[in-house]
Amino acid sequence: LPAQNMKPENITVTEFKEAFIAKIEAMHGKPLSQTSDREKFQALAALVRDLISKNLITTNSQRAKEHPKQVYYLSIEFLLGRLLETNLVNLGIRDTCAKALSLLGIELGTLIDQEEDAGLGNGGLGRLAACYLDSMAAIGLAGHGCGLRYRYGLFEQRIIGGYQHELPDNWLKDRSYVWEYRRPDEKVAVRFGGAVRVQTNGKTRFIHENYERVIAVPYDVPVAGYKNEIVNTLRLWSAEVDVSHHNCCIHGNDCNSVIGYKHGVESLTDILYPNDTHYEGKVLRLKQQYFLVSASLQSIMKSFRLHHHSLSELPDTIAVHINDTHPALAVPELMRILIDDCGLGWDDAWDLTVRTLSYTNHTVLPEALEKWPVGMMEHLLPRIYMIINEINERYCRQLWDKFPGDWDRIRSMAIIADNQVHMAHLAIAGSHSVNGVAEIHTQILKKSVMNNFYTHTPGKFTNVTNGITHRRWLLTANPMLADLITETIGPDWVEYPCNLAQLAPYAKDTGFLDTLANIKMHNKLKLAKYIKAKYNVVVDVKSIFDSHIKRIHAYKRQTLNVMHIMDLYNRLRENPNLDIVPRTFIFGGKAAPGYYRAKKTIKLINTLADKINNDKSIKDKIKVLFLENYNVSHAELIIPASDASEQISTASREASGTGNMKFMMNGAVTIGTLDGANIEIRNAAGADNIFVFGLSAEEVLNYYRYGGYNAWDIYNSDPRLKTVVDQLVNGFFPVDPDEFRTHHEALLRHNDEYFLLKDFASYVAAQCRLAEVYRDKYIWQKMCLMNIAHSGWFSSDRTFSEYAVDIWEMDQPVPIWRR
Ligand code: DL6
Repeated sequence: LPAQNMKPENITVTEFKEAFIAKIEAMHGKPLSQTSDREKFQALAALVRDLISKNLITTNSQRAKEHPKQVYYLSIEFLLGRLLETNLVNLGIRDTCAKALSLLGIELGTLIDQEEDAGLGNGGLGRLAACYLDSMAAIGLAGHGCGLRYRYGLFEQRIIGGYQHELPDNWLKDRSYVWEYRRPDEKVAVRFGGAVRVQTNGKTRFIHENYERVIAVPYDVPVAGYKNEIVNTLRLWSAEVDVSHHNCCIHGNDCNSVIGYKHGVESLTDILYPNDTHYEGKVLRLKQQYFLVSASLQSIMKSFRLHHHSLSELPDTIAVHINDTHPALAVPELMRILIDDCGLGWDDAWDLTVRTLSYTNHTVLPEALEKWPVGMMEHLLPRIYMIINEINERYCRQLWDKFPGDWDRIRSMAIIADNQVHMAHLAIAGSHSVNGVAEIHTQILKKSVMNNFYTHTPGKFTNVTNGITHRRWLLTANPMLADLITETIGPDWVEYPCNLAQLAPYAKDTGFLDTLANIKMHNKLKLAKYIKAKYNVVVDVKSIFDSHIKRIHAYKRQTLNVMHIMDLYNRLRENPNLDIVPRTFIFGGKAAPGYYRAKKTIKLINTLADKINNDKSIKDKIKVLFLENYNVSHAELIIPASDASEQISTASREASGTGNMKFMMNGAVTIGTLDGANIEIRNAAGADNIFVFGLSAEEVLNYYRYGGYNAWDIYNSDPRLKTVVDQLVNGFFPVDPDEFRTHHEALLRHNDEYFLLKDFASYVAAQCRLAEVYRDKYIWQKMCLMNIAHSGWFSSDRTFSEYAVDIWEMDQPVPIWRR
């Protein structure tokens, strides 16, 4: 690499071109002219990784001297997407690279498209973790991710006959990931099963015997900060067999058990569980959770002990964050390490554990709150279960002292109750900080879902509203808009995204608003071209691009969107000359494979799309599309091209949402309920720049608590709504009449748990307001601009500064944020 000793941003176009050719030849043993696009991508990524690795080494040696506090973000999911363009942007060499490649007749975009999306996550929670990695490096914090290196990421979605089919996501096609370093020297062993013998002569010792050893091998993915030469690490653990156990077979031991062991180990990190808001009580999932936690904490403690003499320094030098309850076994595992491996007594170990750990809750949906059967936990993790039991005993005793005789309260807070281990309770008890992910979500935790815990330890509870990395979601995904912003207010907004507010005065400048509209049109044309090529559907780029992209779930109410489209279609059929603003309704999202109703929703959207897109009578005034296999890369294409952002969850159910922030930052206007971060988006952009409708969270929670809602009353009182509901089952769609029976029953037989009927009229009214405003180009563009201008606060740099200061008490300076 000729550029070896240079800072990446100083590399010239010619040097880059030569380094690329040299890399191609060294890596593939053939000249550039004979390589495929895939091989060119591999060489380019390897070259970029070389540049990052220089900074990685410097960052690590600097930190070894200065010992800044290190944060470890434990998460079962990291939804990274592609990394080539992000890395080029963060190194400050995107343009150099594009120019160098164009000298060779290669388009950078073609190589970027060669990269597989690293889909190691389901949705919001995993993508959030990936945004945080980017921000930690950009801010310069010593912050690292710890996760699992799933052999297969989130399934690939194929739509056949309107139905979702799931294919394995073979993202590691080349067996290895271009960005990773395998680090076998840093492997650790994780133990499962067996039994614990308590030795009481002298000091009590807990001896774990007859367990199964699984080797955890780390693969480190470097995470480059934005033009600051800082590189952090995402450490992904992969399960491998313990060769000593494996070899037993050769020495005449029971071969079947050895083969079983091998299969068991290999499957441990094979697949990502494809559920986002529903936990599955499968033993393999529990194994994954412990594997992540144990491997990560063992390696964190190894490195801590290398640099520090006294365990009492632990909370001042290390922060370990539990991202949702999946890594909540960090509580007993850190206790185990401190007691069994380091020889501390219970009280000292507990004090250090609580001061080191912190926990974020990401959902209030009861079906997502993890509970593991005691028997399963005890069998799989006997020593860990013993510790949880002891934590529970002590915790309940403490509660009894504070609330004597209040059995109901104590039962509701116990870590072990009803023969189950309650993971959220374990995480709360074992952490010094508990946070929700948007103001309203934290309020709901405090006032209802975790009210007893809040009453017990109010000081633990805090809010940190989610954020997104503006470097990926604006600077990289929407380069024309980013350029316009830089030309208008200068380049500092990239470092200080709150500077975007300086765009607000341009709301009066029609020339600026015209440019904004032209950029949106450019992005819409790009999406329209993709849609034509992939689906052979022509969409009208002058129509409102109205996007609803996220996981398919009853509470996210894709069906409410469908019902509005059906109503609009009914009106158009009644009067084909009806003067409406043309619309393109875009859907995308995966349904958990076992989630029957969500899968039927996909079929419903596709059936509706077929009917509408082929009905000539409505003169192409509306089109409906379901884009297959929604992932991070598709989001990067859809979001910059959207006019309207559908954020229509039942109020109180969406903890925060982060798609809402990405749309806002790209100048799409939200149509949404007062739920999650929508409320903060409204407060930031101004109530005039968002279309709000529907029940409030308080109203929803009151209905859940006290009843008083009758879906039939609404159905019988609104003829348009009645028509739509009937059409689900009356032969309106050319499918089996029972095809959408589940949806019909959910609305009427089960009293509309998610309040679609109740919110229908106000949703339709909000859609009409939106369409009317869209007719006036400048009023609409002003709304778009106000959203962009006030989106800086939703940068994950702000979020991470809040975590760093309020939760992890980092000693490095972080930028201060104003709202
Ligand atoms: O905090 C990230 C993201 C929120 O934006 C979404 O509102 C929330 O639904 C999601 N939660 C989950 C819960 N998973 N579990 N368990 O994905 O978190």
